[in-house]
Amino acid sequence: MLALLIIISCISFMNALCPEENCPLPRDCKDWYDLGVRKSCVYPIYLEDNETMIKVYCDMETAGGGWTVIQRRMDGSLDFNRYWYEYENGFGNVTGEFWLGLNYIAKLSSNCRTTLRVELEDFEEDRRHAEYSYFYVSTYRYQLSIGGYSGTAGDSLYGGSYNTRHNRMYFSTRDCDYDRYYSSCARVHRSGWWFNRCMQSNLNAPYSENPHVSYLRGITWTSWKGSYYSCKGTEMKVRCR
Ligand SMILES: [Ca+2]
Repeated sequence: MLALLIIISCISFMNALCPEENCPLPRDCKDWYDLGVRKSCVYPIYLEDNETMIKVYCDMETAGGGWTVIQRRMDGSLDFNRYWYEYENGFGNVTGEFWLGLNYIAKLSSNCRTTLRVELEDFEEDRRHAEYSYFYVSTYRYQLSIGGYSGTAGDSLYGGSYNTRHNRMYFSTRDCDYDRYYSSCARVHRSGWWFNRCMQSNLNAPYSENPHVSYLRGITWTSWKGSYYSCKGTEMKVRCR
């Protein structure tokens, strides 16, 4: 109910802001930010020459604002052990736990040179982040290209060993194994991710109410919490540079 009220108030705010028929069509939350929007909530954005409209959650406060949120974990209310078509098209609600969809993430990352910001929270309410000044997801198997780390959580996507780093990895799900492991990382770890053989991070892993989990079985960001800790909350968000 609260989420519905927030969405309604956002839409009326948007109409007040932009009453003309020839309004520019925002491609992402950065465009809304540049139009003067400073309230974090759900806004429509238009992908690919205005043909596709989706509703996204815009974070207008964190680190300069204008972030389009593409993933959130917060309470374990949503199952992330999903099939390829679900990871491709998205699942969940953008005001709660969700995955925006690889199809849309790839389009957002090809709009412009894109920054990815990963935010993590542990069960002691400590918060850290990892930012990557380069983030691109291709349309072929949704291959991840990433670089330019800065932040406080350490890098658990770009660098690392030959078998655990995520740069240049294809996306894999329970039904589509494109990882470098002889078996299926996505089946073993019950989630979709840019698995290698298999990983040093996995923000789509099964949610755990207890932060202390067996080896790499939780919401993992090894450069901050190691391999036996499952984070309480995560957000992934992107912004044009
Ligand atoms: Ca495999």
